[in-house]
Amino acid sequence: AWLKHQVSAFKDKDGFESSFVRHIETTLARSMFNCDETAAYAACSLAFRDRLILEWNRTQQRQTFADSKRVYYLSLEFLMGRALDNAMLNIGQKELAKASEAGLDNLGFRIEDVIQQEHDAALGNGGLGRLAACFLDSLASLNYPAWGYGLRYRYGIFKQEIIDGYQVEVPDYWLDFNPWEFPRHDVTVDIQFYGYVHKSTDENGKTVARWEGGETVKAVAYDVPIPGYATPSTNNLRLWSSKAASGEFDFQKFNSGDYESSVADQQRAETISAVLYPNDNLERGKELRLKQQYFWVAASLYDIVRRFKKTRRAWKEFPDQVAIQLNDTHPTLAIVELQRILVDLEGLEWDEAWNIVTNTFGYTNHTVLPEALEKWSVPLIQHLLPRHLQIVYDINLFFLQSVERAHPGDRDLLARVSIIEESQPKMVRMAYLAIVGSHKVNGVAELHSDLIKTTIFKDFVTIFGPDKFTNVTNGITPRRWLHQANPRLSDLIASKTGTHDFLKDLTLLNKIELSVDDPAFRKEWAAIKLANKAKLAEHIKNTTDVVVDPSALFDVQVKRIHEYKRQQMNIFGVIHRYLRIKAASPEERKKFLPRVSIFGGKAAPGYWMAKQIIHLINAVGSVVNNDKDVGNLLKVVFLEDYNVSKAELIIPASDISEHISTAGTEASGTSNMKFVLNGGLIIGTCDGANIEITREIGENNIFLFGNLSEEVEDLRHGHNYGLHTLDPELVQVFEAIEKGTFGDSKDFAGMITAVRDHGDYYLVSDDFHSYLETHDVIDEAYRNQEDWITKCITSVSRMGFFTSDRCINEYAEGIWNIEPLPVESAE
Ligand code: 26V
Repeated sequence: AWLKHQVSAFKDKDGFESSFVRHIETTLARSMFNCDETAAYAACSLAFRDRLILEWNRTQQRQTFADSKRVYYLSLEFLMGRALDNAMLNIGQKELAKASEAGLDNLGFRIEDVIQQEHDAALGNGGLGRLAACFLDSLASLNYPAWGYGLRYRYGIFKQEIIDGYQVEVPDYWLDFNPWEFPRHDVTVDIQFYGYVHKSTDENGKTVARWEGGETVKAVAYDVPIPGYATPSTNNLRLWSSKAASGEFDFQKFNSGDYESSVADQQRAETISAVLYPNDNLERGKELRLKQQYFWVAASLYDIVRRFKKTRRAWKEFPDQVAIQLNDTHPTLAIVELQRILVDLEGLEWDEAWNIVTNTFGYTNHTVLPEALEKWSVPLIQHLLPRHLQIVYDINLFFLQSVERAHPGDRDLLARVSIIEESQPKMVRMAYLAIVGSHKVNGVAELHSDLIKTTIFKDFVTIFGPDKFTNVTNGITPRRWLHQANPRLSDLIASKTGTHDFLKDLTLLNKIELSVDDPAFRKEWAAIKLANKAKLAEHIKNTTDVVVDPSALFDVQVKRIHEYKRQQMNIFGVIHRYLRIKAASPEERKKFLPRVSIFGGKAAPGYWMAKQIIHLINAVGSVVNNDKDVGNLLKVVFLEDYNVSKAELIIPASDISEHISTAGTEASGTSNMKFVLNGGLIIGTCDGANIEITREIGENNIFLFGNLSEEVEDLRHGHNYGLHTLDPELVQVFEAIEKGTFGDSKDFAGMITAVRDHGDYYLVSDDFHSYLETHDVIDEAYRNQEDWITKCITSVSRMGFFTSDRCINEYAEGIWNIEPLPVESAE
């Protein structure tokens, strides 16, 4: 029904086709006779883009007119993936575009091939960036007035190639042709760096600070429309690009013969938004990274404040109009910047300003790993942002004074919670600044939210009370992660629930539990999984030359490579299986269940251990896949360049996926939710959202193993006191590696030493036995296909909780205090 009212709909099939042809012939200046798939992608995107723009403008007008509170989601990463398929589905006209009477079919194109032409927008590392993308989809779909703010990196996360078993990084230049962004050359902000602070006294005797001098860089806005599903609401994602403030280059310098330095200025400016930092979970304190953060934060706040000022409201109403969510500590400088704007530029009193600031911001923590917690050195901030450093010191002073009043004489407490760490050099602890400057702090799964309250932020619970700290368990958008990635499964579910309404209210999935015994339903369910596996097998053949049998058990671990995620434990387990197959007689071998172990994921370019893990996986693959004794009983593949669009192919094809982080280290995980939603089961530790998935789907439907988070500390302690006896099965694995079974063992020495000699920080040995046992349980479970399918259907039916729509509603109600803007109101 909503479709009829929106201007974005093509009126009929001819409407799409004529728009398509017009774009081929005029926008692209080509003819239909030499229209290849690239051109078809471009024309199709432009046709849909035209429709999107109309609703986008109307949504923005509606939001401005309504003048209600907006939320701004500040994230350095938005891992969007492809846009065309998503736009067609959210608008609800993919079928029409495909149609054989007058659509792509009729024009001689397969829509899947056209969709594949699009380059992923990969402006993120992993879970944190993809979460931001899912949140944008939900915000638009639920009609919340919301904007995303990020950086328009010229290079997203690098493209990964595997050459001779090693990761090689290739730049990801993705902006060649990008119809989904709109440069706003009229929306710019001058951003200042360096310089000095000039303090003076005004006529009332008040000290005023002026930040002067330094370097100026221009921020240019690029807007990306975010269509909601089954609603005309189309929100905005604004990405900032850096440019020399003087324009292209400084003509004055150029004319006076200083050509080189005029170009250098331009290049220095453009470097700021040039490239996404490819580490996740490792903070290195680089100046350019801090420049990125301030550049983006300052431009976004300027924009937000400018919009607020147009309403001519009093400053104290700012938090009634504006909620800003900090996606991790990366935008924490926004707290300082808003305080600076209010005090230095707008002349508010400190306390009044600080009240506005703290009521505006919310902070989401995404990790407890100490090496990922951001700290910036005081000398660096002093140099780059001298006024901000003074404000940080003042924030800290007033905060510590209030702590001293409430806990008199507790010097240790003051030292522990100080925003400034008294190290050499002194450091600013960004998470502490974010907590002090926000009204709510949340973790991303129940266990994680409990952990931050009892470990890294314990003292702040004492100081601020428990209510400031809350949990919002992560979620995923079912539009992309069910309907788009797995259209046949989505349609099968719709055939049982009556409609596709479960895509808007995922709890409606529970209706399929009534059909769990329906033979036709089960048969189709199994057929869909097999077809998805066959499609992945085809991709594996094309990209790795390894032939895998779609009827084998597909065991998948795809995510960033990190020791805490324990891909090393997985590959050690695979080696153990290989050794067992080798040791078995031909008769015994028949009893093994055929398996395909599938890995994928990028290592941060400087993360040596992660690269070693990738190398071992590939080395094991080349031995195992060519061993005649093994045949189809075991295949090991590493899929290169795992990204969002590959996830859409891989996830629906999984039987079992691995979420096996050391307990207490994976804040939530979100791919675990995607796999289960697509009818795969999971093997996992009691960590992150695995725990809540278990609660929802039932413990019979998940394979849990390993030590619990409360045991981790003691185990580590034990290791350090030499109480570490290696698991005997792991010893066998190490022996095989050291014998050279997978090539030069020196190449893998680091992985072995970490476990055997360096304290096994991630408890690989402690969990190894229960990990292997659980895989045996999985083999047995998979043999009973009837029970297996029952588990899968039951699990899917109970996944309603994990939609990002539920998260967004929780944030809206508990943190942002915003309401959806009904679409009818402006019609
Ligand atoms: C940290 C850093 C440090 C500096 C260099 C660049 C960089 C980029 C990202 C990060 C953040 C790491 C935290 C993170 O990605 N956490 C993940 O967040 C997911 C969404 O909440 C969650 O599902 C994952 O469990 C968690 O690891």
